[in-house]
Amino acid sequence: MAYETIIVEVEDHVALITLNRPNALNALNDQLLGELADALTGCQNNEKVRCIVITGSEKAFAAGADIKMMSEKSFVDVFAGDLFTPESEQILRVRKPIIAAVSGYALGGGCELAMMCDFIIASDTAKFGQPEINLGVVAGLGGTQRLTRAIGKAKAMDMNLTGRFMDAEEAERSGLVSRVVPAKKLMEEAMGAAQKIAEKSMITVMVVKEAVNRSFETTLREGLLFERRVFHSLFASEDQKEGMAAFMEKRTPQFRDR
Ligand code: CO8
Repeated sequence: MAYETIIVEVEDHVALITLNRPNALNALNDQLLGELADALTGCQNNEKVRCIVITGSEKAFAAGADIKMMSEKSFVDVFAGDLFTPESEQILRVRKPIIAAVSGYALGGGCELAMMCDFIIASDTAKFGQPEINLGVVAGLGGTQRLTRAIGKAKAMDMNLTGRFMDAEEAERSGLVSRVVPAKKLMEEAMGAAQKIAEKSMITVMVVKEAVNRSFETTLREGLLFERRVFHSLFASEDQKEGMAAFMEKRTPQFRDR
């Protein structure tokens, strides 16, 4: 599939997906989200890809869902059409890790897309927000749910009720992003992190993603049991034998995803 609103590049086992609607600050429309979901599924099925980075432009990761596209829609249009649901569910089915590299605006659906990724690395210019309230609507892709789990009720209420933007420093302090780096270093940092992940055993990487995500869906007791069981299960893998042997032999492990 030839894409018009995203650019996909694969190098050294890392797929870099760049959102590319510069005239609309990468606002998410049906086409962009559809292409993104398709590309991510392609990455999942491509053995050469071991980690994925999603980024936007220097000015905007994505300034939200496309307001021009939504403005004329009726309740029936969005409800019966299930706006953005199939695409976001397809994105969430990707089992390989996805890093969001955010520079500039990550607002509304843009902030929510970043939160659908496994972690966010931000440039010091990043601005996060859920300004949907200014449009007479609310967040619809996780801004009241994932954001609350990430930064707690007080800040999530503040962001969703006032529509204010949070800068990178506050986002890191609040737990929304894992690292903040100078704008010029953003891609180097994100690709470096992706490269590091790409060197691990893919089996273990996918187990980590599943286990951390499980913590959002279950009780602590059940989550701990899940974690313990997947820990036990990994002893059936060749990569566990290799990883531990390499440690004892003081060498770099050669993982084979088995
Ligand atoms: N949608 C469509 N176009 C946009 C959007 C957007 N979200 N954001 C910016 N643009 C366009 C502008 O209209 C403008 O286009 P044009 O030149 O043709 O007028 C161009 O991008 C540049 O934008 P600005 O001139 O506004 O740039 P500024 O630097 O002055 O301002 C801002 C940048 C502050 C980011 C400003 O553009 C802004 O406030 N944008 C809207 C932010 C927003 O409200 N986002 C939330 C949208 S709603 C949402 O995301 C809901 C998601 C849930 C979906 C749930 C489905 C189930």
